[in-house]
Amino acid sequence: MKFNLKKATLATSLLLAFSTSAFAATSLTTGGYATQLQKMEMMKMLDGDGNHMVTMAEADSYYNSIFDALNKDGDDSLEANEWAGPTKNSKLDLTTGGYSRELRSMKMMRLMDTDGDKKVTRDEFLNHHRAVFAKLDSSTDQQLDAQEWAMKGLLSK
Ligand SMILES: [Ca+2]
Ligand SMILES: [Ca+2]
Ligand SMILES: [Ca+2]
Repeated sequence: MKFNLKKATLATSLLLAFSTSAFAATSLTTGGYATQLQKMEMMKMLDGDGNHMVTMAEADSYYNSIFDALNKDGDDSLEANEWAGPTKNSKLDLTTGGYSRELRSMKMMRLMDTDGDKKVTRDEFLNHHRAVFAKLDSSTDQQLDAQEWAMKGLLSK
């Protein structure tokens, strides 16, 4: 009983999260973000075991590391100063320069800040990347091959 209730609440909040972002913007990402993410160089960075497929688990683990790298004060969310970094050019070691720049735009921060409190929690961060993953996963087998990875027009229409 308790379990079902929890599940129902989760489903509702997920639904709300998705409809809210669909309302606020028609896309999950900016055009620049999609372009940088969908480069093969970035796919390789997410492909932890190097088998030319990116699983949801690999993506989660990658984005957990990015979150930790950005979260300088070690609390449970990213604030605007952490998001943007000390300078425009400070690049994250885990990403390409182009991706780092696009990810750290305030527009991307707003797209991930589902509840609009000007902070991005780990859940908001991971859920956004899971939604991006799901959009690219045309075959819905929970992993992305190179063709799915590079498919244009799915993220920022
Ligand atoms: Ca892999
Ligand atoms: Ca923080
Ligand atoms: Ca938030």
